[in-house]
Amino acid sequence: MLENKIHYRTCNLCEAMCGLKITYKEKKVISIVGDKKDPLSKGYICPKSQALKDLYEDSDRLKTPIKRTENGWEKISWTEAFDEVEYQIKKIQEKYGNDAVATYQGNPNVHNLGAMLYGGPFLKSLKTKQKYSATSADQLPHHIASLKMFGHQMLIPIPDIERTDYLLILGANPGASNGSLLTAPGFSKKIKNIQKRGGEVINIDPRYTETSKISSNHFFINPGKDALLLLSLLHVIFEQGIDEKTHLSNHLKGLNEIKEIVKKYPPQKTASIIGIDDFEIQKIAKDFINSETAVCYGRMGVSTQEFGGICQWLINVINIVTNNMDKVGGAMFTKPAIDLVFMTGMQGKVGNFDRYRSRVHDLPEYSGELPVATLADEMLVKGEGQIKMLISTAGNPVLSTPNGKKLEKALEQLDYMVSIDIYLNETSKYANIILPSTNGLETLHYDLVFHQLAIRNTAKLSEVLFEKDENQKHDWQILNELTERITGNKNSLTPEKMLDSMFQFSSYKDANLSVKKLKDNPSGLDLGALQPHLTKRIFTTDKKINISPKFFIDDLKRLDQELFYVVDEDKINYPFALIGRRHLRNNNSWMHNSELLMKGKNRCTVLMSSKDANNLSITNHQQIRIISNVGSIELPVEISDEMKEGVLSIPHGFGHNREGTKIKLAEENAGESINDLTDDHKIDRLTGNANFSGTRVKVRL
Ligand SMILES: Nc1nc2c(c(=O)[nH]1)N[C@H]1C(S)=C(S)[C@@H](COP(=O)(O)OP(=O)(O)OC[C@H]3O[C@@H](n4cnc5c(=O)[nH]c(N)nc54)[C@H](O)[C@@H]3O)O[C@H]1N2
Ligand SMILES: Nc1nc2c(c(=O)[nH]1)N[C@H]1C(S)=C(S)[C@@H](COP(=O)(O)OP(=O)(O)OC[C@H]3O[C@@H](n4cnc5c(=O)[nH]c(N)nc54)[C@H](O)[C@@H]3O)O[C@H]1N2
Ligand code: SF4
Ligand SMILES: [Mo]
Repeated sequence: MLENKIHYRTCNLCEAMCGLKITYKEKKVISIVGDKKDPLSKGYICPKSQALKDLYEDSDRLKTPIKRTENGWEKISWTEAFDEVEYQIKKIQEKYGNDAVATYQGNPNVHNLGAMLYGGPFLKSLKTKQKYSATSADQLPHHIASLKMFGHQMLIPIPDIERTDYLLILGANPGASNGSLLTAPGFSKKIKNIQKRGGEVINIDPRYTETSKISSNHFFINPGKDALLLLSLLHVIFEQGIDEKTHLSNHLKGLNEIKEIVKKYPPQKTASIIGIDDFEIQKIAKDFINSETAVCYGRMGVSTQEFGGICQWLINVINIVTNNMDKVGGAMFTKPAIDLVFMTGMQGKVGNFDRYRSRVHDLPEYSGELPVATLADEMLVKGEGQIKMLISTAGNPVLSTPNGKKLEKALEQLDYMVSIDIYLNETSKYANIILPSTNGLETLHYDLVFHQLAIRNTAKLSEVLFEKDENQKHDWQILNELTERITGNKNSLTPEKMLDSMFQFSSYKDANLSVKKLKDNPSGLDLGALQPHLTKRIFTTDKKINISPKFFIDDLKRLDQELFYVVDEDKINYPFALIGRRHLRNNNSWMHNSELLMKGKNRCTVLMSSKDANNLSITNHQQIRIISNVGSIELPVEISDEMKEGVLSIPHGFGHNREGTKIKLAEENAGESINDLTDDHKIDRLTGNANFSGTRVKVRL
């Protein structure tokens, strides 16, 4: 009789890094529960963790390379697949130049140790400027704000939600997302705990969300107007006469400038545009400064908007001028065991911005990549530097980037495409060859990214649970082989070896961290609470924190013009503003093939307030057409007073109704893609980030 065995690992599906205790027998998962001994998550898990079993067992998951032929998809050997991909890369780059080959890296790359370590060298080997990723449909403004203010793209402040007295949340819904750029497993409980301690949580969102429900107070905001709100909050903060001497005073520059600038934005002037009463704005600002500790946190909803860059800059400014930056209970910085910020910062690799611009729309480069909103046009618009080939790794841009239908047209006419992916899905179906990788339980994992963004310093290694089949390859093996074929150089180190050598640079000398030590402590090691230490790691050239970068200040002209003076024609023709939404049991576009997660009612609906529904005589569950300037889709309505009047919400990541995919359950729960409505030309021109919040739409019955 074989016995049940126990395996400990970190869930790598979202950013929360929950510790799992998995009971298994041979190659079968018996149960997945929270690991109470995990020093970060202490037993918390969400329902998505259960899908790791489904993912492992999914018969739709690809295990051998496949090639698109006239007779459909055919299985081929790895050697044949690599030979062909190598041949195509070399042929196309020789004929059209290096930039003819583009890359797109999707979100799961950052949840995958192998892809993190071998992805960089692979991209470098291609010597192309046409590199794209999900970053520019997500957190790009955070990086730019950190680069311009603190001098390092990854020096991102983490709200100290376990010790704060006042948490102001804008455009984030940790109640569904479990937190982002803030790894805090059990986030919802921590929100409740702030209130139990006598503190307050204020949530600003055009929808009354899962997070709003557990906050002390929620305010509806008009989508895309957060930058004005933040300017007005700062106006009140300075007007109140705060103590301008803080523990960071000697390290700051630009305080007088920002103080002067925000005088132009009294809440009385901005409130009607923002959609929140001016006395409420004043109260939030006063409560913020009168709290012992306070922190402002803004995520997706404020990054992916027209002024996403300004928003993330001003959020940092609020935390700094109220003396809450780099302080317990405020916004803090991590010191992980493998400290990417420190390691790269000491080498001067702090990130880059705007060294060159995109060919078609003149958009700025960020650390070697271009804004993904322009990917389709870079393929479609003829001329020197036009993209002829795409290599997509762990990405589904057809569903996840603005104007997905246009991207489909662009992919269709490429000379060649490769997907490194586990599914034949909406994007990989356009590939000529799909190179499938292992996933989740088959991989060795150490989180390089999310330890860097966590509310507590911990270290944890997850060993392989189930050995891969002989013919399968890990992401890192695929990337390594491709790199070798292009450059002639092979990296003979495994991810485990590379990781071990990185621990040598750890600042936790006494902990003697190594792969072996982490294997001996499978629930992870606690390295302590976050400590103030920003002043030791400011990477700007003058070693000052710049709170008024000219870069952002210049962009306020655009904000004034757009938000105060432009009569928005779109608003007349398209009376509704559209926003997205996440659900605890979705994960972007790629987990709708899990039976456990797809149970329950249809989640791909359009939420509409009852007042709007009454005005249009729309009944609950009625199918309606939603139309934007780039496309239209049909979905059932869910009437809900969660919605602000004039705002509709559709989840992203659905639209599995495209022909030719092989994701059976997802196809049966197809829904429609919100990104068939979002506009690739609507972006934050300052940072190049996609602008999803507040897409103008109309409805037809
Ligand atoms: N309208 C709107 N659009 C959005 C968003 C929104 O809120 N609203 N959110 C944006 C955000 S925050 C993000 S991060 C992006 C996500 O954008 P993407 O990263 O492009 O999309 P995902 O849905 O995460 O797709 C991940 C792909 O990786 C594959 N995959 C999963 N695991 C592995 C693995 O281990 N190895 C390999 N090789 N492949 C794997 C999956 O099959 C899938 O094809 O979407 C963005 N798009
Ligand atoms: N269950 C689940 N968890 C996930 C994911 C998932 O798909 N499903 N995706 C993961 C990824 S890739 C990411 S990046 C994170 C994202 O994590 P979060 O940022 O917490 O993600 P969202 O749930 O999209 O929250 C954005 C919120 O902004 C609101 N919003 C929209 N427009 C505006 C606006 O103009 N102003 C304001 N103030 N609010 C606005 C939306 O209503 C929504 O509540 O989640 C991660 N976790
Ligand atoms: S919250 Fe995220 S990391 Fe935690 S169990 Fe759920 S999906 Fe996994
Ligand atoms: Mo994301």
